[in-house]
Amino acid sequence: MLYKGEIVVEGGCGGDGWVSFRREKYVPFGGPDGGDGGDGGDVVVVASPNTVDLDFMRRKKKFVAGNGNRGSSWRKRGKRGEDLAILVPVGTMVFAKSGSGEEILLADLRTPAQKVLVAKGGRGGLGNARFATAANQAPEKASKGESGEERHIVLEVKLITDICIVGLPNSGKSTLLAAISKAKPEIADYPFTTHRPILGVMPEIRRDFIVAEIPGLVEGAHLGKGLGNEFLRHAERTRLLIYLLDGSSPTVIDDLNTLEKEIALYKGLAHKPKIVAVNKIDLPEGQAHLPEMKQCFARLGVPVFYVSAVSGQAVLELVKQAMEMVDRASQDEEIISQAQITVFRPKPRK
Ligand SMILES: Nc1nc2c(ncn2[C@@H]2O[C@H](COP(=O)(O)OP(=O)(O)OP(=O)(O)O)[C@@H](O)[C@H]2O)c(=O)[nH]1
Ligand SMILES: [Mg+2]
Repeated sequence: MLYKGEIVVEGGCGGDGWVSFRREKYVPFGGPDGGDGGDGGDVVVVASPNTVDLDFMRRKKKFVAGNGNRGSSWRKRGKRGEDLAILVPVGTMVFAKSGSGEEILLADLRTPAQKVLVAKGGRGGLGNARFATAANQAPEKASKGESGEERHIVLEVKLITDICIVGLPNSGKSTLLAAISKAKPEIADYPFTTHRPILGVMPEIRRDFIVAEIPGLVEGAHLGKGLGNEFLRHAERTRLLIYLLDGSSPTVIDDLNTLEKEIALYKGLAHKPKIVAVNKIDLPEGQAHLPEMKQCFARLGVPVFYVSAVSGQAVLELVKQAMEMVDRASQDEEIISQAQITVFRPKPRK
């Protein structure tokens, strides 16, 4: 799965202007009638809910829109070149790469069908009809179509979610995702069953919540161990993290430390609101650790739930708390974004 990459985009060339003269039976000097060339097509990047990654960039690196057709006689304008739409996942950030390698944000495609023009097509040339003047009524001149704009752009996907479930492999992330949302991820008793982020929709009365499972993290994920921590980029734009632990694991307390460490090493995640959910509490091993875990996790200063994604025990309470925290986080975002709007209050003139 590719979530970041660079491509070259190029607008289509404009069609050339045309040189011709009207020749009709009873019109002896018909004058110039060569039409303009059509404009070249544009390249646009469009957010599509049906696209999940940027894998198409592996096969192709250059994207060129259609050329405009040349003009023709009877002042007919050439056909415009076809636009080229590059479909990307919702949550893709589009950067233009400058000559010095600097990446400048052009757009953050956060909603389905949102789009941005990345390379404009060249303008069509002018036909000789445009060059007629009082002094020269029969110009033989037409102009050529311009070439399209060429640009290097960088695309990066960062999913936009309300909740991200993170945890070590096999902790039950997919089982929990399936229990609280409409997603149907693969569930199996071996690590790394899930090797790409999976999205689910949690329906609620006021609005739907988007939940994602991030593939399992292991100690040293930031060094590329296991599947690496590459997928944590998708947690950058979430409102809440659920740390999911396997409560039947004999090393559950160390597991939390491992998870915390890997997450803290990824920029921007250490201060996200979070909930700890200890899973598989239905198993005898889970029950056996319960007093020790309760004592230890009570000191964390974050909400902790002891759940079973399989039996559903305490899952509803977890979901309620998660929704409340997501709502609170989005209210805070609104307050911040309102604070960023500059309000000019001009004083009345005397
Ligand atoms: N008893 C019990 N088993 C569970 C519970 N939750 C998950 N499991 C089992 O644990 C195993 C792993 O579950 P998954 O949901 O695939 O775990 P995951 O965290 O998504 O795993 P990866 O995608 O491989 O990282 C499966 O065999 C599940 O049936 C639970 O609450 N109780
Ligand atoms: Mg999974």
